[in-house]
Amino acid sequence: MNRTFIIVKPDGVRRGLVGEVLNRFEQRGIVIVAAQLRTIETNTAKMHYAEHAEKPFFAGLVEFITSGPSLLAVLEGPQDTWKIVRTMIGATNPAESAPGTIRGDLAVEMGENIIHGSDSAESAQREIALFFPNQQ
Ligand code: DAT
Ligand code: MG
Repeated sequence: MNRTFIIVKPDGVRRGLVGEVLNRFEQRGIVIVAAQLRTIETNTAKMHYAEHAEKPFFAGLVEFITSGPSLLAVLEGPQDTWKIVRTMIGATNPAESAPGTIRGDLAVEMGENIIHGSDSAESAQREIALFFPNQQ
């Protein structure tokens, strides 16, 4: 089996979309193997988004992701789970996120886009280790 990591971000929790988002994965046949509602700490957010540290939107991104409770989850499927989940999430740019995807159906902002999903098998491993150290 093959695992990936998602965050239903604070906007998704505030809007009451945790069930909607998790339901899509469960209906697809992807299994939730760990989940926790937690307000992400600033240092953890900075480590999680380290690849964006030099970007102009970094400070706002860290502020947003720590602004309230998020739903963190480890998801499992037979193979390429990170890729299936990313396809279901949709593009980062709201002008390119297709209808039928989570962002394409539920979000219209570049920053407040409901959900994070690991972007490779390596990212999934790193992010699961960061947020769920006993779920690798
Ligand atoms: P993704 O979340 O699709 O993996 P990313 O890793 O490129 O996208 O960026 C992380 C988050 O940062 C993204 O979900 C929203 C925010 N973001 C990305 N590019 C941005 C930009 N140009 N302006 C503002 N926020 C941005
Ligand atoms: Mg990313």
